[in-house]
Amino acid sequence: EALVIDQGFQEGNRLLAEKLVDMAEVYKRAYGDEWRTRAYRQAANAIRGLSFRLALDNIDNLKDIKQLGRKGGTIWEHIREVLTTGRLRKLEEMLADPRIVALQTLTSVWGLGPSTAQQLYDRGFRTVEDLSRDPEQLTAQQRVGLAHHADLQERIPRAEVAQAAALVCTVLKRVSPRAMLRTVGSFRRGAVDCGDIDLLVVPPTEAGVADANSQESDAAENLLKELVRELTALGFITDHLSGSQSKASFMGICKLPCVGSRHRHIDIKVYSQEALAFGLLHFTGNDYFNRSMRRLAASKGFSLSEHGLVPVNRGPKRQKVRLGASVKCASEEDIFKALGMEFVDPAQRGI
Ligand code: DCP
Ligand code: MG
Ligand code: MN
Repeated sequence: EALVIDQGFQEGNRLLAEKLVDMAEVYKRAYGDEWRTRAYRQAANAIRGLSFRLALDNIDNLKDIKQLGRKGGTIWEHIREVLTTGRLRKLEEMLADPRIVALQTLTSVWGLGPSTAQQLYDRGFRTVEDLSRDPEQLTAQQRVGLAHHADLQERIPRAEVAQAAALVCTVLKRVSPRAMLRTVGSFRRGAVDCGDIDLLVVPPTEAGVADANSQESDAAENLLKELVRELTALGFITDHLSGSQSKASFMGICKLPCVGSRHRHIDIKVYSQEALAFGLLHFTGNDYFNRSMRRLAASKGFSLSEHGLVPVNRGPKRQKVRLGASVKCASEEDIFKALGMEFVDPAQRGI
């Protein structure tokens, strides 16, 4: 009996959170509205984290209702509507709108964002087939996304992420025996399936080099280049995507060498030994957890990034003024400690 009640509360909150996530998706993919996307996601995450069933008679007693939006605001009212009627008319209306359906379809192509989708929509594009018939409209990157569209829609089972990581690790050890590899992203947070394969690589440190910093970044770039070259020669990496901003980061498509395997999105980033803890923290995510941790760092006079934890002041135009070198942190635990935080296990850093 107790178990039934327990499942009931989980189920009720889950269904409510799902509707809010659907709202976030529409705002992200059809409108490119980051602000509303974040607000709905945050509300969904807050509801998922509750230890009781959210209901009309307890919604006002929540300690931290800020995350559910302003009391009386749109999100707040949407939550009340679902709790009252089990439905969310705004979501139903949006999902019944052919324009929104088309925009969501077009943005399901990897690399094709909401503003491009709107332009394509205005020129008559509605479906993935429309795009396939007219691929000159797309960038090289979007064409790769289109070519593997069906595969890239699928989540990647956890076991397959581990398999891909093992393959990359084997090749990495061949390229640089003392280099290290970690599987990060949603995998490290314990997800049962992942959106992509996120790998972090650390080159071995060379002892006693004079200009350690520039040598290290060269080493990182070269290691990544060689690793990607090998993985491409093997046929594991099938496409390179040019979207990555830094030379220490690779984005592409890969495919395991077994019958029936699918094309998957893969991200590989190289961090120096010194930046490892910061890279690990950043690349493990999730992005909302990262954002909240950065906010906390900022409130304590630090700027936290994937490269370090730097003490900063705010200048007259609120710009960051660096006050010194990064705090040295050998582990994630050290970063939490430096910020006066309790360590948060990767599994607790958001789903
Ligand atoms: N990241 C971030 N801000 C971004 C993008 C990424 O902080 N704008 C960080 C946090 C993410 C991590 O990088 O958790 C990996 O990015 P992914 O896009 O691969 O996201 P996840 O691995 O968390 O989820 P998914 O399973 O969808 O890939
Ligand atoms: Mg990922
Ligand atoms: Mn990724």
